[in-house]
Amino acid sequence: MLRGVITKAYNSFYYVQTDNKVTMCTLRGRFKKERFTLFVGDEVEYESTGQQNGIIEHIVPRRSMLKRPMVANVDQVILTFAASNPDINPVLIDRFLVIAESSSLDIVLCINKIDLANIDEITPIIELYRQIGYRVISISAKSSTGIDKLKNELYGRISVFAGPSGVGKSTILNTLEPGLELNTGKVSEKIGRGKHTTRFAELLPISGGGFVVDTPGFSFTDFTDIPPTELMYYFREIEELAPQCKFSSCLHNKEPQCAVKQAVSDGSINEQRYTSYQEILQEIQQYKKGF
Ligand SMILES: Nc1nc2c(ncn2[C@@H]2O[C@H](COP(=O)(O)OP(=O)(O)OP(=O)(O)O)[C@@H](O)[C@H]2O)c(=O)[nH]1
Ligand SMILES: [Mg+2]
Ligand SMILES: [Zn+2]
Repeated sequence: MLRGVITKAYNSFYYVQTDNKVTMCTLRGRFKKERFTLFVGDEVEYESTGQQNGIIEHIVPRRSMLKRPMVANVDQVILTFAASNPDINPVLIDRFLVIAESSSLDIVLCINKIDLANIDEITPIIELYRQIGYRVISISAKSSTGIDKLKNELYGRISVFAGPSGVGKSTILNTLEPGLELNTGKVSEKIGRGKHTTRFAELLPISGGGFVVDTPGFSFTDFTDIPPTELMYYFREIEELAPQCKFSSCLHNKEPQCAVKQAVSDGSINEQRYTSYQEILQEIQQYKKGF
């Protein structure tokens, strides 16, 4: 039996990559009987049935499952934003961070297009997220600045690139791995040309080992499946202080003797971050009331 990773699923064929080749596999019947779905990223064992074909016999237990896009065994999310064009927006960064934190994957913040950056504007933002504990890498896909630093984060892992449209996710991957030739450009142009951004997730191998996944950008973030009491765990600095609040049920909103609000007023928690927290909390609470 051989072992590999599903890099692509297409028309009930699974492309399984081993160290040195890709095999087109079908599934052993019992998977279908059990209605078990395999995803890109799944590690499988297969029996070879020819030069380039095989049958998947066994799936290795998953380490993680990302829902959007559906990819198994993702190790980390590279949350990508642009320093400019589209303008950097800390509120949007916080919203994406909540989504990423709630998937319990490692997170790297990647700020692209620093060739366009106003350094005075961008530096405090980078410092803010570093202080909270995030790894932040600033790069320019256009001038290849920082690309090696980013590459170092990717070796031997499965990394998903996510973030708003137009920030340069596909361009970054093309710079990292010129053979990929991913479609880039403005979204409107992509539609105009009749080309679509990838609809199905695919693991793209990178030289030196590891895989990346390109995703189409989105800006609409939906928090409705996060309970209000859990939101604080997705803001690292709030989570850290929460045990010091007077009430164990404190939502750090209107409650008295709240350590988080105290920290905001003495400046040790960033006010903008706290505003993001309150806004998202309100969205979740309003959604709950809707029932
Ligand atoms: N100046 C500058 N422009 C860049 C850089 N990286 C990407 N771009 C440009 O930004 C535009 C959008 O790039 P894409 O790679 O298509 O962006 P994307 O994030 O993949 O967008 P979606 O696929 O729609 O989510 C393109 O016109 C790129 O040439 C950069 O580092 N500097
Ligand atoms: Mg893209
Ligand atoms: Zn509190």
